[in-house]
Order: sequence, then C-alpha cells, then structure tokens
Amino acid sequence: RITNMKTALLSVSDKTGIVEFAAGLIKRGYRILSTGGTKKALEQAQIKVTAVEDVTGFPEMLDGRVKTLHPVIHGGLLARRDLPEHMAALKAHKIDPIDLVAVNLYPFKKTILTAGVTEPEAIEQIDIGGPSMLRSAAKNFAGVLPVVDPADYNRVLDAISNDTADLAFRRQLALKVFRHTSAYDTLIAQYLGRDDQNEFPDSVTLTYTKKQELRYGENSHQQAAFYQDEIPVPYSIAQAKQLHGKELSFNNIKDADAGLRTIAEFDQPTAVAVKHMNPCGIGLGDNIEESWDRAFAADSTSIFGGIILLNRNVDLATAEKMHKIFLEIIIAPSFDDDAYEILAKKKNLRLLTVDFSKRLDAKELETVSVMGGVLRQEQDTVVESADEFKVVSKRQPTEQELKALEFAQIVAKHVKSNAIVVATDNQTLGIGAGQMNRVGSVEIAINQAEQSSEYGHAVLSSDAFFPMDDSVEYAAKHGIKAIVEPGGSIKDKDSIAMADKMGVTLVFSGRRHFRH
Ligand code: 93A
Repeated sequence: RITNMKTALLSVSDKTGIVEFAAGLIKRGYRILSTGGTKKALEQAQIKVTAVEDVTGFPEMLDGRVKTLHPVIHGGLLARRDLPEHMAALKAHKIDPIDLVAVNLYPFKKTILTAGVTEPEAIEQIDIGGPSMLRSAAKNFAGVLPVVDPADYNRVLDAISNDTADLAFRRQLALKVFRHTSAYDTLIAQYLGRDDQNEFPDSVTLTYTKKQELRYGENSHQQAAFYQDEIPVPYSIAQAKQLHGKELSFNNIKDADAGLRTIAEFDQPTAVAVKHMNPCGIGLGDNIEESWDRAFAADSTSIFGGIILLNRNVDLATAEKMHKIFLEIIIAPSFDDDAYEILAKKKNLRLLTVDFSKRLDAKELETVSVMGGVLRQEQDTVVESADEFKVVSKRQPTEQELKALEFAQIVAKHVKSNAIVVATDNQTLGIGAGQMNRVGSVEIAINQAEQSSEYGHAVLSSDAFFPMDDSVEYAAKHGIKAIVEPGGSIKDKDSIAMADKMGVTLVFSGRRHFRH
C-alpha cells in the first residue's frame, strides 16, 4: 500500500447519509476518495477528502462523463488480494487498493418520470462510471465492500467495527449491487424501447420493485409479495390508493385487477362485482346507485364477499346499500364524505380509489408465467360493437336485443372460458364460467338467469363458437330469444339450422375472446 490507511471511494448522486458515513469511515481508519459533487458536500461538513482526479492524475472530463473510468480506480478495485501477481502489478503501477466503494447512480428513473423530459436529457442521466465501479467492487467482493444502498451505511460501519464483514456479508452486498445495476439497465432499455415497433425482441428483461410483502399467497401456506412496474401505471391496482381496511391479499389483488379490466369497457355509470376472477354481476344505470342495484340483483348470492368496482363517485345512498352486505373491497374514483363514513364503519372492508380518467394503456403487454418461461401478449382491448355483428338466422334481433347482445359479448370477454353470459341490455342475469364443455356453461348461466324477473328480455352470448347445436337448442328451449357467438365452427350450419328451427335469433360476432 502507498498509504497505510484503508481507502474508501464515495461517489453518490443521492447524498443522504453520506457525511455521517464518511465520518464513520474516517473514525475507522479509512481515507476518503471522492468525485466533484460528493467531495464538495463532504468538505462542506469539514471532512477531509482526496479528489479522484488527484489519484488518477486525470481531470474530470467531457462534462463529467469521464470521472472515475481509469485503471488506477478499476485496478484498485479489481486486483485479487489473494494473488501475489495482482498485488505486484498494483505496486508496479503505483496503484493503491480500494477497500470500499459507496456509489449510487444518476437518477435515471426520476428523470424519465419528470414531465416534458427530452430523450437527450434522459440519456445524459445514464450513469456509466458509477455502475462500472459498483460492478468492479461487487465482482471483487472478497476484497472490496460494495455499498449501493444508503440504508446499508450503518450496517457496514458496524460490520467494520465488529470485524463481521465476512465473505457472506460481502457477498450479500455484491448481490444487491448486481440486482440494482441490472434493474437500472433494464429500465434504460425499457425507456429506449418505449416506441419500438418490435414488441417481441429476442430477449426481454423485466424489472419490478417490491410494493409490499403479502401476508400469504393464494393460500395461507404460500409466501408471496407484490411487485409493481418501475414506471407507474396510473389505472391499476398497483397504483390504487387504499383509504381504509385490511391490507389487500394476493387474491384481492388479482380479483381487483380482473375487475378494473372489466369496468374499463364501460363509460356510463357501471357497477361490477367480481368473485374468483370472474364478474358475478354487472349493472349499468343512469346513476351509480341504479348500477349497484342491478349488479346486486344480478346475483345476490355470489356477490357476498365480492370485490366491487364502481366507475363513479360513491354517494351516501349507494354506500348505505353496500354497507348492508359483506364485501371484501370497494374500488371507485372517489367517495363522498358521508358515504366513506358509513362504509368505513366496517373495520376490514377495503376502500380504494383509482384514477379512472387514465383507464387502460392498451400498449402494455400482458405477461403470464408458465413453468420454464413466460408468455407475453398484447391485451385483448378490442371493443365489441353490434355494428360488426352479422345476423345468420332468419329471425332478426330487435333493437333492444341487439344492445343486450353487445353488452353480453363485452362481458363475455372478461369471463373465464368457456364463458357464457346471459344478460339484458343493462344487467347480467347469469354467468357460466370456466367449464370444460360449453353447454355446461350455458346450463349454469341459464339456470342462474331464470331466477331473475328480467329473464323475459334475456339474450345469451358465448366467448367462442358453439362446436355443436346443443347450446342453441338448450338456450331456445329455455326461452332465450337471441344469441351471439363468434361463429367459425365447421358445424356452424347445425347451430344456424337449430336457431331457425326454434325461431330464435343467431348472430355471429366474428371474434373469439378466450380468457384463462
Ligand atoms: O458520467 S459518469 O458515467 N462517468 C464517470 O466516470 C462517473 N464516476 C462516477 N458518472 C460517474 N459517476 C457518478 O457520478 C456516480 O455514480 C454518482 O452518481 C455521481 C457522483 O458525482 P458527484 O460526486 O460529482 O456528485
């Protein structure tokens, strides 16, 4: 060693805690090397610092783009302390080993989240020297302490004092560094790829930050955590504001997500009730109370313990009705004070707000995991419209039936396949979800719907084609007058013939909407 002291190199954008850390290191026999801004901050606190440029013999150049990218720095970081040849090389080149590196990076994420930032401005905030030092130190953790997180400063000082900075401790710090630098680079790639025409490049690296640890996963014996996108998606359960109630569970989060996707389809006042990832009741109305009434009446059994989404401010009248039954979650754009007050009487009921004005970002890909990989796809954001429906039966739909067919088809998009939805033009009456045979879903949906006083106006929708004429036959025999399905089966003719035989309307939408 050129000096008989240990050396710490501090170069931080976020200066939180750096003065105390430097003081602590000096107390423990370190000398401090620093870059411009960090050096200045330390000197202002009367801490003795050596400039990196005095060690390298090279000034900071190119507006600071080259500050620490120098063999004197990286040699001091990367030399293996256990190899005499390495140590001899350092000596030959008059390089001092560096024993600790504390670096945090240019605030790239904060920069790209700033409104109106230009790409050149963002690019200037891509840190090169910082990650290089962190990676050198982390690769050589056996000899160097790599510190990326200000929250670790005290732990590190303690470990130095107590001589507990052993290999396991250093390895943990190194792991943290590589997690950090890879997330940092991933975000840069995401930013530069934000308008890439190639949605499916040869490799994808995704990065998320932990939002919260969950009490448990899908079941109580499974541990779990919730990670959120680095760049916040405003209309999402990740960005929902919880005003009241118990912490969201793993299943709550998935159900709420399914509900947010569903209710995003509707502009008029709408209430959606979700159970186990499926809507169990959806009501449209002229106001939110009417929408709630219809969603509740749609299936007043299943809604028990449900997740409720409303796309309008919740008023007192609606709140009083919701208060009467056991619900898990209510999500709305806002709550009137008196409405909130009555709902908040239930200690556990979760009340959340979401920014409905932002709705779905259709560009965002969906990722689902399978063993050994993930599947990515565009979201199913196609808007179903009766304008594109083709009537294939002799009987024509009435105006009201057509509206109901359109509504039912939109809902079917959000029901697990095989999905069958029986509905009027403003209310679901029966939903058959997740059955392995289509006619099974038809039976479930109709049996439920038949209990409704509105059943006389009900139509039926299917998320995928009928493989046989049995579904049309069952529906017609049970009083359904109009049916919509995508069409496209080799046995379409049988279904059309059955519709004509039974005197009901059959409409092809032309588009399948599986959801699993
Ligand atoms: O511009 S850089 O990519 N080039 C460098 O050589 C370099 N060395 C340190 N950025 C570099 N840094 C970064 O500067 C650190 O990661 C840290 O975020 C920041 C500290 O600069 P200052 O001490 O001048 O505030």
